[in-house]
Amino acid sequence: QPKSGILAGWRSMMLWKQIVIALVLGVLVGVVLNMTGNENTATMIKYIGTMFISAIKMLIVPLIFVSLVCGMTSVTDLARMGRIGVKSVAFYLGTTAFAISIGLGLATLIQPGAGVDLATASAMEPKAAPPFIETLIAIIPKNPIAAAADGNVLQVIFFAIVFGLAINLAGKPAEPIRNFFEALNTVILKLTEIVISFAPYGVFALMAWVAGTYGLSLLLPLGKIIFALYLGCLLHALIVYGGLVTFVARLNPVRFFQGVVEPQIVAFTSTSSSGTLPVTMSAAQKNLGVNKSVASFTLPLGATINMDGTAMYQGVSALFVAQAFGIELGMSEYVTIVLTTTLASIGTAGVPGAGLVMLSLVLTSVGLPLEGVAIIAGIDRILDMARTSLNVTGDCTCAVLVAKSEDQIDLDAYNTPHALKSPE
Ligand code: DAS
Repeated sequence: QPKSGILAGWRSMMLWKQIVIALVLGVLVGVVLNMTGNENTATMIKYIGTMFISAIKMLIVPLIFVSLVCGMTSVTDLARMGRIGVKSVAFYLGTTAFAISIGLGLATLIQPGAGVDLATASAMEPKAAPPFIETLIAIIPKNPIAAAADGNVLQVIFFAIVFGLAINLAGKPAEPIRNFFEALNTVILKLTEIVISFAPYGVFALMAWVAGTYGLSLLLPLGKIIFALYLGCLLHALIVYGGLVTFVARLNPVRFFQGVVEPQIVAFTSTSSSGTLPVTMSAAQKNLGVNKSVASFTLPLGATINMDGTAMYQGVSALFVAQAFGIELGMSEYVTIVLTTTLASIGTAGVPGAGLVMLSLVLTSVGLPLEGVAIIAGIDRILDMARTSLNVTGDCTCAVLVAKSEDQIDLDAYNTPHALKSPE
């Protein structure tokens, strides 16, 4: 065990600092690889990132199922469970409406689509998006094992909630099951911690691949829509989430934004809310002091249906396409965009690029040409990074607000800088 030098310094560094350094290094290496024509090296490096993403995805189903069952069995007060559910859904719908408004406002101001060269548009057969009502009915799994095997997060959530409720209602005879899940939960959280300790290496590899593949050339012509979305995400996070944490939860916003750095960066590089879920749950409990019963309910649900970043992206993209094709939109089209975008963001899965698939639903709803999807597709990964990062930030905001309102937050953990240290 080296006592001094760079390696000792690196190992003793807090995880979030390791991740930020890895992010910056990844971009630098990627840009150099792109400029020296070594894109294939960047692709090789991506394999490290892919293994890391697979490792956190491996945890999703067991972590959601076990922590939700534990969450349900630890809340014997069903009235509180009901309140947590209502507050969460109210938060999701309220903040999504803000996100779309910010997106539409910025896209109207910045006009990202004005004067875009349409030659880059190649007809792309958009995949039909599943109608929202079907998604809702499909939440009840015909076969819970199949739901787990297919990684159908909404179905796993549903089964975990009813299974946990049944343990509560079964009373004493179910005691061994309750204890078993408590023990299993600590094991899953330890496993999560081990996987997360590899985050810096995964983040480095993913950023090197993205920067190596895209380089600076492609980003410039479509720079305005990238700028519009990144600015919108930043404003939404600072004003809406920062404002809610400060004035509603009456907590220190600086500690909040410090506490969400790990999930934000893993979401930014992996572009998968569900994939980031283990990191989000660990950070919410360790950095923000959110009680397990609140975290295990609001975070898996939020990762699946609370996507303010996606909603904003779809609003901005719809206006981008209208401007690029010189199509004037009236007030009724704007209202339609807000409604379909809200439903589309709820129906969007927490996986890379899911928002692009749902974008075709939004464009179709207002009669905009689907060729616009092809233009956006070229830079969708860059847009996905920002919107997914905002999605998980919104999930953490909801968890903190609900936990604080239910007096289920450990204020000491919240106020100490960065409880989540890299494992010794
Ligand atoms: N990448 C999705 C997510 O994981 C969001 C999106 O594609 O819009 O949240």
